[in-house]
Amino acid sequence: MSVHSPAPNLGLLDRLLILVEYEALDSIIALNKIDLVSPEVWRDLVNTYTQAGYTVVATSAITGQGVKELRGYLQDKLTVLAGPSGVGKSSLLNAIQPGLALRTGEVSRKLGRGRHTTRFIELLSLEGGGLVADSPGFNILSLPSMKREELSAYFRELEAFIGSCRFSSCLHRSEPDCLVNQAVEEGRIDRRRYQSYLDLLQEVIENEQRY
Ligand SMILES: Nc1nc2c(ncn2[C@@H]2O[C@H](COP(=O)(O)OP(=O)(O)OP(=O)(O)O)[C@@H](O)[C@H]2O)c(=O)[nH]1
Ligand SMILES: [Mg+2]
Ligand SMILES: [Zn+2]
Repeated sequence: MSVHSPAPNLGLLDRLLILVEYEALDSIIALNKIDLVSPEVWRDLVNTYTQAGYTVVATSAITGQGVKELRGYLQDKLTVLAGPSGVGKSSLLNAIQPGLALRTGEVSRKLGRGRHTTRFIELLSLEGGGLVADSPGFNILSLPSMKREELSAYFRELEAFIGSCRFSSCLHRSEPDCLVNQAVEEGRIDRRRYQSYLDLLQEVIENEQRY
């Protein structure tokens, strides 16, 4: 995600994290374009996702901030960069390894969106070892099919609560003695992430009825 132009699409990020976890892959959240906003703005996002249990790196393909750290995460791994158009996936890879010379594109000033510059998935070799795939931007992602009880296992900050509420089948909505609700009230779980869980839970329930 970029922290600005385009604005972070946190709904999409939360879906992507679920999908990655569902496929038993590991995730690194790169928050790019930190040169465009004040540190308070991007640090807030870093804290939210770090506290939830994810690895986050704040980067700028322009100033080079965080690029070395990101390069370190890619070493000897097979990685795919995924996210909306215009967030700077190709630019970051160019910053990591200038010899890649990937094509990058302007963000539309009127719509604040990327112009779908990368058109296909390309697997690239990294000099320090490892392979990385650049990929086209996207904004829509459907959830994998699952039962309603399974969703919380794909939110790292909710996973720890499985089986600990009064009802073992607690969906953490408004059930009595729900420890997740308590953690949200006490600020130990981020409210927006919790709301994201509730929204996606609704979607999972609607999809269940199709089968
Ligand atoms: N200010 C700033 N601009 C950036 C940064 N990273 C990328 N950009 C700019 O953002 C625009 C889009 O960058 P791309 O690298 O083409 O984005 P992308 O994610 O590969 O986009 P698609 O290939 O369309 O999916 C370009 O104009 C880049 O110069 C950054 O860290 N800071
Ligand atoms: Mg690209
Ligand atoms: Zn609960």
